[in-house]
Amino acid sequence: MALQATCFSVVHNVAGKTNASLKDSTLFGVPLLDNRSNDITSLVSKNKMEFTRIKVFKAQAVATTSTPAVTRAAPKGKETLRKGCVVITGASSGLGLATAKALAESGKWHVIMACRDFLKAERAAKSSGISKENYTVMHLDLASLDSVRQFVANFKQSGRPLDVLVCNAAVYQPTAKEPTFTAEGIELSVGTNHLGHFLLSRLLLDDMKQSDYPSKRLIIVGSITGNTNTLAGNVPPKANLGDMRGLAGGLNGLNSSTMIDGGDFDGAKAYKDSKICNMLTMQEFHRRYHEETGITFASLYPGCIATTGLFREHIPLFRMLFPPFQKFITKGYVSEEESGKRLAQVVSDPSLTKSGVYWSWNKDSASFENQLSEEASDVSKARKVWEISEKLVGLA
Ligand code: NDP
Ligand code: PMR
Repeated sequence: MALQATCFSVVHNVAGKTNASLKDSTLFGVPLLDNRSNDITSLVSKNKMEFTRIKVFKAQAVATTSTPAVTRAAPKGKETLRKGCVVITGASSGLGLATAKALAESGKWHVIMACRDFLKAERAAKSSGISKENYTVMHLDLASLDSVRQFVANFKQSGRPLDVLVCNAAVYQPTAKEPTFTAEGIELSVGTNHLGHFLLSRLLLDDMKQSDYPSKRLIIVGSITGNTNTLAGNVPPKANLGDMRGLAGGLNGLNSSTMIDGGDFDGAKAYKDSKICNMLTMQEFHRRYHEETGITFASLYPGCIATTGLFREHIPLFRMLFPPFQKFITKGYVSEEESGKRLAQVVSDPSLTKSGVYWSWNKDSASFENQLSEEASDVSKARKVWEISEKLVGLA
């Protein structure tokens, strides 16, 4: 009954009639006691319209059937390709861990698990059965630019080649009433999810250039909720970078807002904004470096992995209802294992070498090139995010 009530209020909100932001008194982005819409028939038909739009939209994209993750066949008489070396941030749980497992099990990859909690990462690797010779845990706290620099120095010292970098880690603070900050005093979600990864990728680009691996890739995990051309992306609060006055102000909340667009702090919006930055950064990398380096730059939406630690700060009722809501109502749910296989494809599948692409998967788990929203594919915004970000992380 509670779930049913949720579904109806869902549609009500998606139709754009309320402006609720996600706080304690809301569930799935809508007020728990919202009873303004009681015409069930009209709600259901609106719901159908929304889903039809999604189907039409998906049908426009090109589907590619996934192929097994194999590296290029070695020419006769030559040695087989060496193991690839992939760095995955936030590999201690959820998508990152599942990807590490999928790649390690393929026997073709050595996974560097770049994690803020060393012990947690070691335990996670062990309990998911990743064999010792296939992974190394290295400390990385993306909420500290010093830690990012230290990680890069440690990695370089390790002497390992860098073939693929996966920027996966993220924090989501939907119920936070006040902002929290990184070591450098930057709002935590944008600081961790975007700026930490921005610095990491920039500092590791040279290592990737030097790798002799045949298919080098830089992958940044995006999301549907940062894309306002989808139903999910229209659930309030919506992602919006505005004129980026808050980002330009350093996001420290002292002389400027802690939000990229200069507005009042909203943890859910900060996460979605950070995901737009992730997707814009991937495209800007592509424009600046693909031709020169041959590196494939890609982003993806792995599906709704409703059971991961990402929702750890959400209210218990949300955490209870979100997985069945995604499984049975939106049908956007994907298991951690399946999402790991998807990201592993973006890392190593020979058919996913196209650069500048935002990958998604259809209901048969076939990958396709998806379209980003207008804002998430805005060339001038991408350049602006890049230029402001390089100042904030001390590269310009
Ligand atoms: P999890 O919370 O399970 O994983 C997030 C990982 O990020 C954890 O390993 C966490 O470490 C790590 N992390 C957080 N902060 C830092 C930091 N400061 N330094 C280093 N690592 C950090 O969530 P998911 O697996 O769901 O999320 C993975 C990615 O997938 C994210 O980019 C998310 O935006 C994206 N995504 C997720 C979706 C979903 O439905 N779950 C949908 C679309 C995209 P620790 O274990 O120590 O907490
Ligand atoms: Mg969403 C096709 C519909 C769809 C999909 C694929 C998602 C994915 N969501 C969909 C629909 C809806 N969601 C609708 C109709 C609602 C209103 C009831 C809704 C609500 C909702 C909330 C409150 N959804 C959420 C939240 C979150 O807190 C999650 C979030 O935004 O995190 C940033 C979330 C998500 N929905 C998704 C996905 C993938 C998420 C996790 C977000 C992410 O990592 O980007």
